[in-house]
Amino acid sequence: MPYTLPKLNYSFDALEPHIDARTMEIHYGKHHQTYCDNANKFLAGTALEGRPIEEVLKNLDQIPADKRTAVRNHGGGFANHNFFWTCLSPKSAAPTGKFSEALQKSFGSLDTFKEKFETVALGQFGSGWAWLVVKSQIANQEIANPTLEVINLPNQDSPLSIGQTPLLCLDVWEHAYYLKYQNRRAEYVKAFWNIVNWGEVERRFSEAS
Ligand code: MN3
Repeated sequence: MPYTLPKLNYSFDALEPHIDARTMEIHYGKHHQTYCDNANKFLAGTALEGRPIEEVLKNLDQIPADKRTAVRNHGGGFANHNFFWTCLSPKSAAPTGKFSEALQKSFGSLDTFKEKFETVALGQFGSGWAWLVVKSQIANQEIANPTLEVINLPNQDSPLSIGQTPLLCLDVWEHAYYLKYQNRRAEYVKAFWNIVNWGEVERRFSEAS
């Protein structure tokens, strides 16, 4: 079965004023759709055709060399946007429970975490993503005490390809914010905190730990 776009749990205008409806419409309907179509195109005929995209991104070495970069870029773009939409919600409540404790343990407080995440999101030169991940491997070796970390990755690279489990992400490609914010990435990153789906992040965290 070829990949298709996941249904959104909210309408294009539901994240206003933080992300505008027109940006959502183009981002989901054009950018994400193109990654999806190209992921299907470049995976066709490879050993991983028909496998979940997460499995593909964990096993890029199994993709023939002449298609590997295309699968990394377009497969990554497909998966990252699937993930991103679930990180967003018109109804955002503060993190709770064990996840909240883990955030405090790793970063000191929710505010310190946010500062770190903003720095990393603004520090991504050019196109890419900011990620909160559970780091459970170093150089393919499982480590005893998985930690929460904030990282940025360029282009459409996925944390899954470097042995990390994503919990939250923010798209900092210009197409994600330019219509509303133009060059003001910092404003877009700050606005993000109003629409984070912490319930989903907590669910992922308990799954990962
Ligand atoms: Mn995007």
